[in-house]
Parts: sequence; structure tokens; C-alpha cells
Amino acid sequence: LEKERTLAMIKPDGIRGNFTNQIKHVIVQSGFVIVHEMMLQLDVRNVSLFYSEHSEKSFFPNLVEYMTSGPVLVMVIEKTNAIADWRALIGPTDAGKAKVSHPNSIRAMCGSNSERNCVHGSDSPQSAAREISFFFGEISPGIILHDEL
Ligand code: YYY
Ligand code: MG
Repeated sequence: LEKERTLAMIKPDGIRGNFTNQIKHVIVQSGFVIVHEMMLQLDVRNVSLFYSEHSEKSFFPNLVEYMTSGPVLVMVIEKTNAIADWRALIGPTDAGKAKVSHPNSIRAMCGSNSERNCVHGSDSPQSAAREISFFFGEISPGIILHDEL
């Protein structure tokens, strides 16, 4: 089977709650290699672009506030079947439900509810390609671009 890469992110609540080491331990123990990692503070424009598919949702303003509330850690992680396996490890979007239905999932471990769920994972090969290049491509939010450029 071909190796695959996906984008994993520890969101601001995961960083604030000191879950970084535990999450990275789960990643490595599950057979992933962490290929790239970067910690950065997202701004409103970055989050709006990253989550543009949700821009019309009622939860969008709350999502932007959450995702800009502190630094995030983005990682490119690699193994066979990485995209589906990472989604399975993080568990359902609603971390409150995850605590009941998927108690061993990462969102059950460090998340709170559907709005504060501590981690992200790409949901398809198309999303993984887009999200990896979003953070690790030539123009990344990790590169400071002056407004006049
Ligand atoms: O891919 P995943 O993160 O599991 O869920 P999405 O449905 O793509 O939503 C993205 C992001 O939006 C979710 O992780 C938290 C936030 N959100 C929310 O605040 N309230 C909801 N009812 C649904 C999602
Ligand atoms: Mg999603």
C-alpha cells in the first residue's frame, strides 16, 4: 500500500490544555511519521480561507474566534491510509458525544463539544492536498507577508 499524507492540527484549546505531547505520542504510537510541523498564530484571514467551506454556517464567527484565540500546531503526518486512520483516531466532530461513543479518541481526551474539539484532520485526499499546501506550500500563513506585497 502507498504511503499517504494528511494534515493534523492541534487547535488552541489543545495547546492551552497541554495536550501536545500526549497527542504526538498517540500519533507516533499509531505508526505515523511526523514529516513537518509548525506552530503559528492564525489570523482572521487565515481561518476564513482555511475554513471557507463553512463561511455561510451559523457557527462560523464562533469558529473564527476559537481558531484565532491562541497558537496552533500543524503537522504533516504520513503512513499508509493516513487520511482515514487519522480521522478515526480523532473521533467525531462533537467531542462531547465522542466521550460517550468513542472514549479512546483524541477528541474525547482533550475536546469539550462540537465547537471546541481540540484537533483537526483532513477529511479526504483532496482536502489533505489543499490543507498541506495551505500551511506548507510556497505561500503559507507561517510566512509573514507585508500588506503591500
Ligand atoms: O471536519 P470536522 O472538524 O470534524 O468538522 P466540520 O463539520 O468540518 O467542522 C469544522 C469545524 O467547525 C469543527 O471542527 C468545529 C466547528 N464546528 C462548530 O463550531 N459547530 C458545529 N456545529 C460544527 C462544527
Ligand atoms: Mg471538516
